[in-house]
Amino acid sequence: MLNSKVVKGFTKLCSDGFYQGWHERNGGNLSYRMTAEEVEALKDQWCEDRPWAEIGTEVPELAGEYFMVTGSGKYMRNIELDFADNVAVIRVNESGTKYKIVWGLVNGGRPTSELPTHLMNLEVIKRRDPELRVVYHAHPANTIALTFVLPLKDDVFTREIWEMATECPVVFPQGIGVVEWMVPGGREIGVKTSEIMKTKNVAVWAHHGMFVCGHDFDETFGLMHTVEKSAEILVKVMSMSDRKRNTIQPDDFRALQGPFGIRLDEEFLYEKHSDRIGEK
Ligand code: 2HA
Ligand code: ZN
Repeated sequence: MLNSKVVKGFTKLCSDGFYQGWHERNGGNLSYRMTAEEVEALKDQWCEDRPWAEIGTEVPELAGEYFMVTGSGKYMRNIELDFADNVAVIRVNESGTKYKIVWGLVNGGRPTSELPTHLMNLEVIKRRDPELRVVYHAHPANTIALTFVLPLKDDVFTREIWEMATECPVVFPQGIGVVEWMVPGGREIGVKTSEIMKTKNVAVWAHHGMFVCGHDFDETFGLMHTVEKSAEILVKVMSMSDRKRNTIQPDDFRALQGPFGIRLDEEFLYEKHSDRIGEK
């Protein structure tokens, strides 16, 4: 297990996120839907004897699949130091309502408190593209800061972040979905988040953090990094002024579509009637 490529990739993301400052204490969590080849290569090191536990929601399209997930209350900082203490491999049962730990969390514990949101996201993104396998949650400060001053609307939030870096609409052309403040850790917030993940790779939780998804660990980390970098630029701009003198215009965004092979929803390309940041 510990020498496998999947463990190395999972660990690298956790450490990289920690060193970005996105994982104070036990903040954040990571899940990965394992490939059939990985399961085949590693399953003789797993044990199916542990009891089934309730997921707290239902994910029938993930029946029988295996996931690598961080543990509840575990610190991202510690994953590179003791992987088996902090991470589990779980299997989802045939009705998609229960899971069992088949490897890891060797000193006890449960999968991440955000397991319902992770599995519901993994289910809807699998439907979108069977190779979308990674869901990552972090607490990046600039993105969180913006949820106190920008309207909690998908179109405005996306547009203001997009304007901060030309690469943004190329990296996440489907935009950003925003979830208003909710109690974390349960089914309800998972339903709202997975509603966004049906079409988008980025969901912001107001006053809490961000969820992103991707095909592999690098792409998923890179998406979190790109959104947060643009949020940092926006925080700097707003620290100087509540208005912009210059910016990327709707027609500029439209011009990116051909060269980069992307399609941008006109929802995000509204004409602004105000030069004040966050106003339409
Ligand atoms: O694991 O980030 O949202 C701690 C969290 C919960
Ligand atoms: Zn969190």
